[in-house]
Amino acid sequence: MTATRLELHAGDITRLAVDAIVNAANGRLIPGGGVDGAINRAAGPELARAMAAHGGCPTGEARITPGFRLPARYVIHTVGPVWHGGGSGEDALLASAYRSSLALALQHGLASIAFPAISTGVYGFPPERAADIAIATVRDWTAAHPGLERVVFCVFGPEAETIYRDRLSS
Ligand code: AR6
Repeated sequence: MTATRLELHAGDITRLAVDAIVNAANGRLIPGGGVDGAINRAAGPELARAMAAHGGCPTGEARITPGFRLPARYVIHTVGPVWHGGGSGEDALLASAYRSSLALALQHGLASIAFPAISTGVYGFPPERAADIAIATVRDWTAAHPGLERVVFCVFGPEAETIYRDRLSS
């Protein structure tokens, strides 16, 4: 089996025609702001109902719903940690959010998945540190679990693009 391709895409994740986009959700799975708000606006009101049907999601875990009006077939909702200074298990919880999302994609036989920079907006995780964890976690997990063809890191804004470009080229 060929290795999973890691790609960088700059722009709005709601436009990506991949099998699943990942949502940086909150633990209640009630639509919020940021990428969660954008995904809910683009998917339509059915998405909020499908999210609510899961009855919440613990930090570091993930849940799947259809994509409704999105070009993506599915949305994988994961809950990243709120940054409290780094001493409250934030790194491990962020890595777990990525791994849980990848595992759900593989369980559903999906070939492509796109991630936003989980926890780096409202939740305040330092973006360079989050990118290191995101890339290392995806590299390690996909090497150990073959099956996904493509993982896209979807960055929003020039700072995030620079952070990911530097790390993905090294
Ligand atoms: N496409 C791709 N990335 C985006 C988009 C978009 N359309 N919009 C924002 N981003 P955030 P969090 C980036 O705050 O920190 C919500 O209210 C953004 O620039 O969306 O995990 C939830 O309900 C940033 O880099 O998620 C939770 O309550 C990244 O997405 C809470 O926010 C994540 O920022 C979760 O906070």
